[in-house]
Parts: sequence; C-alpha cells; structure tokens
Amino acid sequence: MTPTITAFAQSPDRGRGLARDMAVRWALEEVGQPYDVRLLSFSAMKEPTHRAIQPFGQIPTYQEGDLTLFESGAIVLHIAERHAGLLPDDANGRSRAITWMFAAFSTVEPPIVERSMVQYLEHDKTWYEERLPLLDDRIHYRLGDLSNHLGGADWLDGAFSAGDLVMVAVLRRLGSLDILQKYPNLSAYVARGEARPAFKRAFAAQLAVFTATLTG
Ligand code: GTB
Repeated sequence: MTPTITAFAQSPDRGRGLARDMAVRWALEEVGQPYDVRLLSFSAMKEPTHRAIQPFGQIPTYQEGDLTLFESGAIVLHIAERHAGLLPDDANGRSRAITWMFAAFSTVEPPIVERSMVQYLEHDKTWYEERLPLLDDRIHYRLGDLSNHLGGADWLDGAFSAGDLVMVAVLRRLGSLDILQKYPNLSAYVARGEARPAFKRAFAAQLAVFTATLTG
C-alpha cells in the first residue's frame, strides 16, 4: 500500500528542504518506497481532522492502510524497520543506528532549534544580541564533540544508516549560518548526505511544491 505523508502547502523555508517532511521523504526514497503527499495550509493543520492524526497540529504525518503515525523520527524509524537499507542487519548495529537517531534529535538538535526560535521570535528583544552568542556556544559544544567522534569516517557507525539520515537532516537546519563551516569533516558529512541520489530526489520533490506556489 502506498503511504501518504503530509507536508506544508507553503513551506516557510521556501524549498530549502528544512521542514520535517524532508527526512521522511528522504527515508522513503532511500528504501525505494513510492509515496503520496497531502499538502496542508497552516489553518488546515489546526483543524480537528488533522489534529486527530497529529495532536499538535503539525506536519509531517504518515498514513499507510490502518496505520497512522506522527513525529518525523518515529516515521523514519518505522520506514527503516519495515524496509531494507536504513538499518544494519545485526541487532547491535541496529540499536547503535537508532541511538544515533536519538542523539540527533535529543542531543544535537535542541540548541540548533532554540537558536532558530530565538532568531525568529526574539530578534526585537533587548537581550537578543547578548543571548545569540550563548546559544552559538551551546551549538559549538555539541558540534565539537560530534566532529571528534566522526573523525575521518564517512558515516557515524559503519555504513550509512537512519542515524546518519536524521543527523544530516538536523545539521542542515544550520542552513546558511557560518557555524558548520568551522567543522570541515561535518560539512563534508552533510555534503555526502546531500549527494545521495535519494536525498536529491526527496529534495527535488519538496522544492517542486514551493516552485508550484510561485507559478500557480
Ligand atoms: N517533533 C515533530 C516532528 O519531528 O515531526 C515536530 C514537527 C514540526 O515541528 N512541524 C513543523 C510544523 O508543522 C514543520 S517542520 N509547524 C507548524 C506549526 O507548528 O504550527 C519545522 C520547520 C518549520 C520551518 C522551517 N523553516 O522555515 O526553515 C524549518 C523547520
């Protein structure tokens, strides 16, 4: 059965692939699973019909037969568990790959998200200029450790896995900030992820949604 995911009808990232449907699309492309996309406006996301499948009124969601999921991490894990290609065959390797998914979401991403929220919501506050460098320090603290762990390896633990997919998606949220460039091995790591054919297909698909909003 072809799964259906939800995504922004008009993504605020203007097609940069930073919204959380991107990781889900990428995972589906990695395993070769075709999918449909239901695009939602901001108001539709807050309707009871959508909240029935996403209690927080957000994207993405994933529907496949009688299974409905939300939370991009849970969706990527579901895809990785049901298809070959995103988790190692051996049980310990699978657990380590899942550990990296959690590390991406729970340890690396929080200061990155907090910085973008402060930038977005608090730029006019008196404390803004003082707060930003503190948040940058917290991001650097995590990136320094991640960089040391990755060293000269291509991926975090052997072959590319769902752990790398999620970690690359998280690091991409640093966008055009001059932060990732200070870690050449992490910049190369993200570039390796973005060079994967599955990433390119997923990126093109979400970009097409944005392009359609310009022409339509
Ligand atoms: N923990 C949830 C998950 O991983 O699925 C978080 C889902 C989430 O944050 N969804 C966001 C959403 O629906 C879109 S992705 N927001 C609407 C709302 O809450 O009302 C977050 C996002 C949005 C925009 C950018 N951007 O413009 O760069 C990047 C990321």
